[in-house]
Parts: sequence; C-alpha cells; structure tokens
Amino acid sequence: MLKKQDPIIYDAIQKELERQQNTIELIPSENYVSPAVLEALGSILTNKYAEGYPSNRYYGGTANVDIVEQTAIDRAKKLFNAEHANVQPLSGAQANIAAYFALLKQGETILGMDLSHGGHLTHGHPVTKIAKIFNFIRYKTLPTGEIDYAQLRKMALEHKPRLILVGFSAYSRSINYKKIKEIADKVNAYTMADIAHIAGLIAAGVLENPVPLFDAVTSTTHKTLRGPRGGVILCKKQFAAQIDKSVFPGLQGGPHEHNIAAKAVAFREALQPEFKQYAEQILKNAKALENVLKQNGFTIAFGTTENHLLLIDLRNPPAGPLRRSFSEASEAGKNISGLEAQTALEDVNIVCNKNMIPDDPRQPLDPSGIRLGTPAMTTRGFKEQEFILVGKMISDCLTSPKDPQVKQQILEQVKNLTKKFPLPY
Ligand code: DSN
Repeated sequence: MLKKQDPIIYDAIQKELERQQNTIELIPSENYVSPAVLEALGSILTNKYAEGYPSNRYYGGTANVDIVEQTAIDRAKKLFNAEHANVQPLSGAQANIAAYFALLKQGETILGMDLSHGGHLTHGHPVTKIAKIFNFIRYKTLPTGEIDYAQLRKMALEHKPRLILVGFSAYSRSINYKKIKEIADKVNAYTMADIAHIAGLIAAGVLENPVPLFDAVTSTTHKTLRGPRGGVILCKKQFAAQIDKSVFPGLQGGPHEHNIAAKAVAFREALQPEFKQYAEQILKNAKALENVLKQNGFTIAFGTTENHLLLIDLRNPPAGPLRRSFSEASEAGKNISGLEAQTALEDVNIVCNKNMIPDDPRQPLDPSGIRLGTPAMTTRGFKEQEFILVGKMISDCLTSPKDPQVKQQILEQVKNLTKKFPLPY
C-alpha cells in the first residue's frame, strides 16, 4: 500500500531497514523492538483521542484504550515494583519536565549531575527552557569515576535544593541511591532518578532499582527496556495525583494510545525470564568490549563500565605506534577527535556517537570522546566473542582512520558479521 501511494517514504524506510541490517549499532540509547511491539505501534489505536486517564476520560468511545492503558500501567508497576505509574509521557524529556513541575514551584533549586560528567540536557543544561524556570546546580564525578558524593553533600547543605536528581546519558558507573536519599533527607529534598538508559537492566534485576526508595523515577521506554520511543513516570502513591495532573492537562494533550499499547507489549516482554538473560548478556558484552579496548590502549572515562555503556576518552590515545597514528589522523596534529572517530567508524558501518567527556575542553559538536553501548547488538544475538571482534575492529579503524585498505577489510568483516545476526523483520 505505502509503496504504491508514497514511494519516497517507502523507499526511505526500506533503505533504513537495509542500513540497520548492515550496521553494527553501538549507540547505547538505541535498540531493536520486537515485531509484536512494532505491530502494536503501527495499529489503529493511533486514530483515537482519549484525554484523561482510564475510566476518567474527556471523550467517548474509550473502553478499548482504557484496557490498553490500564494494562500498561499495571505492567509498569509490576516491572519496577512501583506504587504508581503514568505511561503517557511522550518521551524522556517530557517525563522529566512533568516530574519537575509536579514536585516543585517555579524558581526552586534542583541539584543534578553535570552534562559533561554524564548527565542529560533536561537535567538543567543552560540551553534548555527548563533551566530558566528552575534553578539548577550541578555536581560532578571524581577522577576515579565515582560520583563526588562529598561535593554533592556539601552542595546540598549549602544550597538546600528542593530536589536531588540522579541519572545520566553517558555515565558508566553505578549510583549509590541510598547515600543520595540520606543526603536528601538531611536537607528535606525530594529524590528523583532518571533511569532512561538503564531501565531495562533495572527491570531485569541486574542493576539496583531506585523506585522503592525514591519519590519519583522517570524513564524512556526505548533504550535498554526495548520498547517503543516514549516515556514513563513511576512514583510513590502520595505524588500520584500531582504527577498525573502535571502530565495531563499540565503539559500534554491526548495520549498516544498506539504508543502506550506498544509500551504494554514491551513491559510484558521485560517481565519474561528471557529478558533477564538478555540484560545479563548486555553487561557481559560491555565488559568484553571494555577489556579489548583497554588491551588496545584506549582510556575508558569513569575508569570502567558497570552498565551497558562505555565513554572513550580520545584525549588519551593508545600508546606507542597507535599514538603516532592518532596524531597523524588529526588535521590539527593533535589526537583524533570524537567527530573524526565517529566518522571513521561510520565509514566501516560501525555506528556510535561523539560525546563530551568530563569537563571537555572541546565543543559538543566535535568533543573529545565517543560513546559506545551493547544493548542493540545484544538483541541481535552478539555475545562476548562478537564484542571482542567489534573491539578489535574499532581499534584497527581508529588507529588507521585514513587507510582505505584497512577500512575496506573492516567493512567486509562487518558485513559478514551482521549477515549472521539478522533483524527479525
Ligand atoms: N538522546 C538520548 C541518548 O542518546 O542518550 C538521551 O536523551
């Protein structure tokens, strides 16, 4: 149907399918949904308006979407051991903004993690509108890679924030939620965790779950959780009404019920025992990738990975002959930059993203690091042995980023490997 009616869009989708099939996808926030999630997402539920919440809507004809949304809510609560769930946020940014407005008054202070230390734009980066509404202050990480809890405590005591926020988009270490909660209790602050990156790992029980401890927890549903592009807020019962009001009518209009249906399908998948095996394999694969990159002389920001992602600090390129190659690679005569590394890898069908490293002296569009993650290729069946190969290919590519022969060889290897692990569509 689409092919005939709109060949431009049809062809773009086909080419994207081909790109996804032939690519080693290492962007840590991306994943491949199951055909069942895709079916729900592409369903006729997109036709329906349903402002409000199940059994309390502003429109007629909502009996079926009530079942869909209530099922999604019930499954999200079960998955994360939550007292309340709101499954309507359109994505992670909206979930975060809704949570801030639910818990705080305009102008109040939020203590969150610095963006270049692994935080997120919506945690109060000055370029965002939300930074003009609330007063964000930021803690950082130590050179050893842990969050600087002493600095966090000092800032909390000094500034008396109304909310302490943890969570990240590029941090590879675990978080001590108990310690954060203790500090927050001392200054009478709310606690919020943005678990967008690690939601699947938490749901599977392989990383600690902050939901029972914290006041509010936000997430996307499309990263390690392997659902459709969207958001969710989990919170204590005492905040349920204000969270719901903040999402609708506070910030959003009609919920996207086709998307909520796909979330429900993904939550069910995450409740199955196989999902735990998937999450365990993500962690094993990240370790395998870390080990091979370290053996090849790369520096891992924050020291190591305890989750699914790795931030490579390219300012400290591998020693010996590799260092020479790195220097030759950069037009400025210095080390290879994040953008150069991302481009060189994309030439061989390995996709990752350039990323800031802590206190990065370079600009966000050409920073000093690249960010890698294992969730997507683990979905396709990669195990440690494949990630060891991936690590070697990355090392070879980044030490000879301008050598066409080396890159041609890697590209062939990538094509052979991706063919062996096809997408399920
Ligand atoms: N854009 C997401 C990521 O890649 O981590 C975070 O919002």
